[in-house]
Amino acid sequence: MTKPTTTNTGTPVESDNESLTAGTQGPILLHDHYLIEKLAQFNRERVPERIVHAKGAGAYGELMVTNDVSRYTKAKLFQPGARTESLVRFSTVAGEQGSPDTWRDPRGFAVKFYTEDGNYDLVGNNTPVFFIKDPIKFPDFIRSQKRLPGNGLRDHNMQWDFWTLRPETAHQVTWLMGDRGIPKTYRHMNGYGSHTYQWINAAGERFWVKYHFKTDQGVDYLTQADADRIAGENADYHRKDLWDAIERGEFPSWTVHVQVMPVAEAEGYRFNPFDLTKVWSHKDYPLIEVGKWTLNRNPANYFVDIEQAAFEPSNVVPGIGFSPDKMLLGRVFAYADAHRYRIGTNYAQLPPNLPRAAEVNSYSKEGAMRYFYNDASVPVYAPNSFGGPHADPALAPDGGLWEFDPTMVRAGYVEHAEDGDFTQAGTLVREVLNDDQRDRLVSNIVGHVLGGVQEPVLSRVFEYWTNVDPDLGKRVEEGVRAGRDGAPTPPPSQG
Ligand code: HDE
Repeated sequence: MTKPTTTNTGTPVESDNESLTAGTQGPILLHDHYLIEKLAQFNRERVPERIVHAKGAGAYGELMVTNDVSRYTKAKLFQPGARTESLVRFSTVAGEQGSPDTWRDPRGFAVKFYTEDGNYDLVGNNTPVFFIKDPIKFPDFIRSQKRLPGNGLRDHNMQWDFWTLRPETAHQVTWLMGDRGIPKTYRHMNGYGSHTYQWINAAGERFWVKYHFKTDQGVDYLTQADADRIAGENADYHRKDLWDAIERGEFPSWTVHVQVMPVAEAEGYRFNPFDLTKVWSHKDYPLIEVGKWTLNRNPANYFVDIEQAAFEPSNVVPGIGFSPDKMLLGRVFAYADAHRYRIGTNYAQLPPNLPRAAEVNSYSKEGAMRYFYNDASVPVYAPNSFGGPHADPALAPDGGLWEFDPTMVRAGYVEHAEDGDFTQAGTLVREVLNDDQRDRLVSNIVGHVLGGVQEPVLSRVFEYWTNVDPDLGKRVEEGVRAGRDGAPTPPPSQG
C-alpha cells in the first residue's frame, strides 16, 4: 500500500497530474496552492554551489587509532584505541558542479571527525603543498583558473600567466601536471592536511605536525588520454566508483601518519616549516603511524549529507591548534563565512554538521531556519547568575600559541637556508619521479601549453620549467615548438 501524496505540511492532495482550473478550458485558479507549492519549491531546490570544489563525492567512515601518539597530543580522537565517526568529501577544485570528475586538478580531501569534544575538521587536498602562500592571493589565483569574464571560457593562457608571474606556484604545478593531477579514483589517492598544524599534549608541550593519509589501495592515476575519454563517457566517474565500492562492501581505507617537528627546531629548519608551498623531508621528519581511516557507509541523501556538508579549518578540538601558516589562518576565517552565505546562518544544525558525541552549549540563538534551541531556563547571555554555560580559561593554550615579533608588516615569509620557489619542485622532478613519470609530466605540460598559451606568456613558461629543471625546461620547449609546427611531439628522451 503506497503512502498518500501530501503537501509539504502533510495535507493529502487529490492530483499530481491536473492543475485546478475553472472548467476544462478555463484559467488556472490562484488558490491551487499545491500547484504553486510544487513550482515554487522547484525554483528553490538549489543552494549556491561551492565557489571552489563545487564537484565532489562523499561518504561516512571511521578513524581507529592503532598507535600511541599521546606524548604529542591530548586530542581525544588520537588517543590509543580511540574510534571516531567521520565524514569525507572528495572534490575537484576549479570545475563547476556538473564538470567531469576526471579533469586535471588537485583533489579536495575534506575530513570531519565527530569527536567527544566537538567536530574536528581537517580540510586538505591530495597534494601536500599548494600554489600560493598568502591568502590575499587566493581570489586572484582561483579567477585565473576559472573563466574569462568576456566569453565565459576557461583559458590556459590565463592559467599560465598567473602561474609564471607567481613562481611560488612551481612545486604545486609540478604535482598538478604529473600523475597526481588525475587520480585513477578517489580511492587511489593520498590525502594531506598540507598545512603545518599544532599538537599540544597533556603536559602543555607543543609540537608542529603535518598529516598524511596514505591510501591502502595504492596511488594510481589516469593518463590524460584516458581521462579525456572518460570525461566524455561519464562526468561522475569518480563519484560512481566510490559509491559502488562501498555498496559492494569494498571499504576503502587509508593509513594515517603524522610528521612531528619539535617547536624548537622550526626556526633553524632548512625550509620555512610554515610555508605551504614546501614539504618537510621525510628523512628529516619520518612518518609516524597514527591509525586506520576507513570509509564504510554511503550517504543517505546526497544533497543533505554532502552538498550541505560544511567543513571548516576553524573546527579544532583541545590538543590541536593552528600555526603561523598564513594560508591556514586565512582559511580559519573564510570557510565559516562561506557556509553562512551558502547554506545559512544555522548551517551547524544541518544533519552532516551536527556534532555526534558532543553536546552544543553555545550562546547562539535564533536566525533563519533555527531548529535546535537552548532550554528556556538557560540564559542566552554571559556572564549570568542562572547556571548558563561558562568558558574554560584552562583551554586558552589550545587555540595554538606561538612566539613572534609583533611589529606590523606586509611582507613575505623569512626565507630559510634552502627555501626558493623552484628548489623542491626540482627535487621532485629529479629525485622522486622515475623516467616514465617524468615523460608523462613533459607530455602533460606540452599538451596543456599547446591548448592556447601565447607570447609573452609562452616564453615565461619555458623559463619557469627551466628554473625547475634545465632538462625538463628543454624538453617542454622542444615539445611545444614541435607541436606548434604540427610535427608529432618528440619521443621522450631517456635523459
Ligand atoms: Fe579552500 N575553500 N581555500 N583550500 N577548500 C573552500 O569553502 C579558501 C585551500 C579546500 O568538500 C571554500 O565551503 C581560501 C587550501 C577543500 O566542502 C572556501 C584559501 C586547501 C574545500 C575556501 C583556500 C583547500 C575547500 C569554498 C586560501 C588544501 C572543499 C566553499 C587561504 C589544504 C571542502 C567552501 C568541501 C573549499 C576558501 C585554499 C582545500 C571558499 C580563502 C590551501 C578540500 O571557503
